Formats: sequence, C-alpha cells, structure tokens
Amino acid sequence: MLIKQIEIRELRMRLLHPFETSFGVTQDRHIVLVKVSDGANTGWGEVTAGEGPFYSYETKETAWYVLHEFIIPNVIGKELSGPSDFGAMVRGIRGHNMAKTGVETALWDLDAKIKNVPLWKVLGGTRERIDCGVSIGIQPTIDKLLAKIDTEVRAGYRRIKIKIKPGWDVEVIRQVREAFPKIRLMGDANSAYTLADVDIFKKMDKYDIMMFEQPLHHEDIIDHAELQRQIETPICLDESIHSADDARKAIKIGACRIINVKLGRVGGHREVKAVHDVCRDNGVPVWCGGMLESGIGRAHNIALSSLENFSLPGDVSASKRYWSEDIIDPPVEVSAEGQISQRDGAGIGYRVKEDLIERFTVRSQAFTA
Ligand code: OSB
Ligand code: MG
Repeated sequence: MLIKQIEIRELRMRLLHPFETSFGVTQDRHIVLVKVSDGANTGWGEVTAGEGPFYSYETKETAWYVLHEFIIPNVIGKELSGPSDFGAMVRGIRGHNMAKTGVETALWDLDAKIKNVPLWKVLGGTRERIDCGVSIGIQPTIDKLLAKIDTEVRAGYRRIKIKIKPGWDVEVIRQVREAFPKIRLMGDANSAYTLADVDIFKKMDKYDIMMFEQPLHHEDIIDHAELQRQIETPICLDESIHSADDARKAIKIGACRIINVKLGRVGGHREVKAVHDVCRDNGVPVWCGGMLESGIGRAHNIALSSLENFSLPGDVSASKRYWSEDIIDPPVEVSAEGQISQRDGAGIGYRVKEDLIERFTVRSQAFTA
C-alpha cells in the first residue's frame, strides 16, 4: 500500500464522569487521532497518550510533536508491503510508543480495508465474543463505590477492577468483598506503593482478589518479583511492560503472573501479538487494558482481544460508560452477558463519524506525499 495522505487531529471530548486514579483525575480528554489513506481507502488509529505525563511520560502534546516531526516524515509517500513494515520505519525513534501506535494501528485498519476483511481476522483472532470487565475510579465514599459496582454487575460485566492507593485500599477491598462475595474483583494501584507496603498487600491477600495491577514503581520489575514472592494474590503488570522482551524478562524473574496489554504502551498491534505470544508460551494469561479511549481506540482493543491468550476479561467496556455520543457508529455495546461481539465489516468494522469528529476537532494537520 502506498501512503498518500496522513492526517492528525486533536479532539476535545468530555467524559460523562470524572475518572480518578492514584495519579490524578481526568474528565476533559484531548484525543489525537490518525487517519491514513492510500487514495482509495482510509484507516484510523488513536494515540492513547494522556493530557499530562502522569500514566507515562507521553502526552498528547509530545505525541503531536513526535508524529509531525519524526514519525510521519518516515512514512508519508512510502510503499509498504503491509503494516508490519512500519516497525523498521520508526526503529530509530526511541520510545514514544503511543505516538507510533496512532499510525501503526491506522495502517492495520487501512490494510484490512484494502483486503476487505475484518481487522480481528487479519490479526489472527479467534474469539468472536470477548469478555468485558470495568475499571472503576477512586470514589468520594465507599458507599458511592458500592453503588457503582452494583450498577456494573447488574449490567453484566464479568470482572470489577477498582483503583486503589494508600488510604483507599484494605478497608475498601474488605467492604467491597463483604457486599459482593462472589464477583471477580481486582485492584489497580498505578504504581502508588513501595516494597515497604508489603503488609498492606498481605492484608488484602485474604479477600480472594484476582490480581493486584502494577502495585510498585512504573519502571520496576525487580521489586515486583520480591513482592510476588511474599504474597499469594497474582501480580499483573501494566506500566512496566513496553515490549515482548520486557514481558519475557518480567515472567523470567517472577515479577508477575498476568499481564495487562495496551496497544499504546507497547507500540501497536504487531508488538501486542509478540507480547501475547511470549505470555502464551509461558502460561501467562493476558487481558486488554483501556486508556479511556474514543470509539476508534476501543474498536482496535476489541479486535486484538480476539487473540486466544486474551483469556481474562479486559477493561474494554461500552461507549456509553464514557461518552454521551461516541465517534463511531454503532457505539460499542455490551450484552447482558457482559460480552462484545466482533464485527463483520472490513477493518475496525465500525463506521467513523467524520462529521462529529470535525465538530470535536480543535486542531488538525494534513501531510500529503
Ligand atoms: O491503569 O489501566 C490503567 C485509565 C487511564 C490510564 C491508566 C489506566 C486506566 C484505566 C481505565 O484503568 C480503563 C478504561 O476504562 O479505559
Ligand atoms: Mg493499570
């Protein structure tokens, strides 16, 4: 495929509810989208960087800069035999995986559209329906959290993840478990603890928690291995894993028993597949993480979740949990059984609402071969 045009856009989209983690609160999302075209077909991708450098060092602003200054000049006007060629074109650019992912995923969508097949099939997926969980932010009170969990459990979601941080952990987990004795429950700390907090995790061990996600430093695997030796609940890594090689090393030293896979964090579909394969070969299940995406990033997450080793419910949930109006049609819907069905259409399989995207756009830039 010949890449004739690339367009980047920054959209402003307000989340229906503020989302609070151990690193801060988000409500107004600034979403960078990438559109690639070969002249006949178009592919769409999303940059999942945050508004500030809190989850990772990337932001929508660093992504915009790296995209127009370094990534796009390497791709525009080039003939690719397929989306897997992209890696070599950006090999010299260190890091900035979220910026790269915007283009990489758009190329996969474009390729699948040219071939007129669904993206999930091009990726080699087999799961026609994926199991969904939800990620619930830190709430003002435990009662509000219990009410939110009740809503999501009734909606059919198959796993509840709550955010934890020092002071919002043992007692919260205890009360949630008391109110919901049977749900699949997990806690995500987003790196809010250190090894000195091991007793907090030992206390939470007795509440039958599926996993603790990224309890320690965002670049660490050594201390995670030590923590995993001291507690029974499996550790799941998120922030620390940027590649299949990171996954291999983390598994080798016993830093985790589960991995959360995010497109933007690892650099696109090709690396997702590589992480997935390393984990599968080592008996480590994976699940698809979320970054409060618009429908475009969400559609890519649904497609990749079709791979066989995505055997645990992910953070991929319905559009209506985030947006009053999503930029894809139809919006992502979750069945009463807590599942999302793959789509039959070509590429991501959802129609992109370009008129709505235009209304949400605060800046755009086009590059032509
Ligand atoms: O750690 O998984 C995380 C959102 C933003 C940044 C990091 C994370 C999250 C979530 C939300 O947990 C998942 C979602 O519903 O998109
Ligand atoms: Mg996480």
